[in-house]
Amino acid sequence: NVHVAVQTQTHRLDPNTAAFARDVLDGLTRSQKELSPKYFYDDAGSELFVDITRLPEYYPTRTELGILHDRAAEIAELIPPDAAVVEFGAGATTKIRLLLAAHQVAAYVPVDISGDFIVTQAEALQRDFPRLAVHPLAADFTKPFALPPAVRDMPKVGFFPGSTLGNFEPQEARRFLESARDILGRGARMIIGVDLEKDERVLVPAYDDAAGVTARFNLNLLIRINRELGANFDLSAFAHRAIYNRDQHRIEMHLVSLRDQTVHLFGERIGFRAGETIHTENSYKYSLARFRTLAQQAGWTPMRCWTDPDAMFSVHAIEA
Ligand code: AVJ
Repeated sequence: NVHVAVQTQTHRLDPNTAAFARDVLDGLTRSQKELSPKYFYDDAGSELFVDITRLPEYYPTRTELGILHDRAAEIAELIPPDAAVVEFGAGATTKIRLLLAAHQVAAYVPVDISGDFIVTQAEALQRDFPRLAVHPLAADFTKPFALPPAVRDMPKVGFFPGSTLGNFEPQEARRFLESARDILGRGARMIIGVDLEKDERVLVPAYDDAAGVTARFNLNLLIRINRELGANFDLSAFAHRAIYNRDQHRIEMHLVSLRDQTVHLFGERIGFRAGETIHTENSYKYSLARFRTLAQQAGWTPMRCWTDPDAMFSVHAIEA
């Protein structure tokens, strides 16, 4: 029994590793094996993701930066000068800098699960924008959280770039937008970056690049499980696969077992048939219309949207 195995063997682990262990055992004992993409981002995975954003095939990051740069003045018009900008899942603050350079705001609240990282980033931003009140917040932005009291009476603008929304199932995406509306309050606005649906001859290479960086990013999940949970995945017996699921409007990433094999994890034997896969990520793509409908279902009103000239990526402004 998997649950007994986890309880007896994970009680010595720190809480984060124990939660990782439970999720991995739960995911690998399903009929379609699966692992959550949130576990891609250990140190090695975070570095590989930065490498992905520089690949010729991976258009989303540079295309979104282009839109934010070219349209900064128009986007800034929708952000009141006395506003507090709340960024959901703020990482390296690269994107918010493009907006702050074009437009003075009163306060910036970067929200991220990684408290140490966000504090370091906030300090650097504070040095570059001395008149901006920076209030970093360590929180899981997919769950309800309270804003710092200092920004409570300011108009709020949410910022959610990077097509991070694409990792959510449509139901989760809708619940996230509802919760963002509760957190930001009435009259708030939100700027969201969303990757657009397009030909799979462009989509698939973006997730299966010629240099094999995305393959290393995907396989790094097994390296992490071996290291942190003491499993014995044979890296040479799994291969990266990216497919476009047109019906569900999503890129799927999988790890394919290249032969029949058994992997050991916490005394459990996890069997794989040749060709069986672990589903490791969904990256949902939206048409402009389907995103607007999703936002409306979550109680928001679409205001404006911008795309690049080739209509690869979109940035939406919505109002609560
Ligand atoms: C960070 C979720 C936006 O879906 O494009 C990139 C992650 N996975 N290549 C995406 C990712 C493989 C990325 N997001």
